[in-house]
Amino acid sequence: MADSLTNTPEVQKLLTRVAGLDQPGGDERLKRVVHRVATDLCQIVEEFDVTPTEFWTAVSYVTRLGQANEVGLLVPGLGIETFLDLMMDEKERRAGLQGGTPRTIEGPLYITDAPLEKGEARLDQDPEQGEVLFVDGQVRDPDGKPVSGAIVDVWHANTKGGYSFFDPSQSPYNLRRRIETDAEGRYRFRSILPSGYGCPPNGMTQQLLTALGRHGNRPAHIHFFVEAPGFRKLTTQINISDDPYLHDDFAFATREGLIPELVRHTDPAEIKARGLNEPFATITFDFELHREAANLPEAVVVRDHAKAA
Ligand code: MBD
Ligand code: FE
Repeated sequence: MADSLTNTPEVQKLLTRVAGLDQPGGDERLKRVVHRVATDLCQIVEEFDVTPTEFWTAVSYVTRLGQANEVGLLVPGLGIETFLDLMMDEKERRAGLQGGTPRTIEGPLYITDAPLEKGEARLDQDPEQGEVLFVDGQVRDPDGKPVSGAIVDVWHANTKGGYSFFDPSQSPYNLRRRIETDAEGRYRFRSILPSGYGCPPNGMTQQLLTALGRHGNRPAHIHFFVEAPGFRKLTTQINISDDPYLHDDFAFATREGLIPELVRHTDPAEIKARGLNEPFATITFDFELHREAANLPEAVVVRDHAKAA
């Protein structure tokens, strides 16, 4: 813009001072980032002719978003968490990594220190009528060899799409476990089929999504962290393949390679063999981890997590 206000010497000097670029102290990288953010904000206000009332409406929105603890919900809704994944994918690709189980976003609903069990676990501990689900699989290295002693940290929603801890109607750690793989690198768990998550309908995230003409629903999914010494930590999810939102996720987490077949079992003999008296579902999903190496970007993401009790 030839006659841009942002580009005038007066505003350029203002932005330089805002970012502390005329000062000796502080963090150089942070200064450059803040300078860019402040400059881009001025340009947005100028280009869209944002009025002061509109601007303070946005300030109020951000304030209330934080007060409602929904920043971690809006970030995936705006695709930013997926973009961080794509950045990591790209860096790994440039470093020569290929294959492996795809990563996808962690989301805002993990809590640390779920009960640790060996080989197998039952995740559903609250009395809830859900379709019984058995999940099993193997953790493998890039040569296809089993990784025993890996920790499969799994968490998912209940039949209403709610996560324990965040949903106070559930008991602590319901539908959350850490499972150590056995000598053959295998894990297995019994649980119930989750439902998809929907953003709180009266919340700040949904307010913006609605204004964008968007919904705030996720397809049903199961989250995983998979960790083992010498391997890169994997953050991923699998989808329940028959969900109508499978390819219409408000958080953009669905990826090829993360949609295992959901098998439904109705044969009375199979039902009896599982000790059940109703049909059930099974999913088999194997994880392939990348070996850790010095030339790779840090795989462990440091991020605030709630901790129950
Ligand atoms: C979820 O369950 C979730 O996984 C994400 C990414 C966002 C909101 C709810
Ligand atoms: Fe989730």
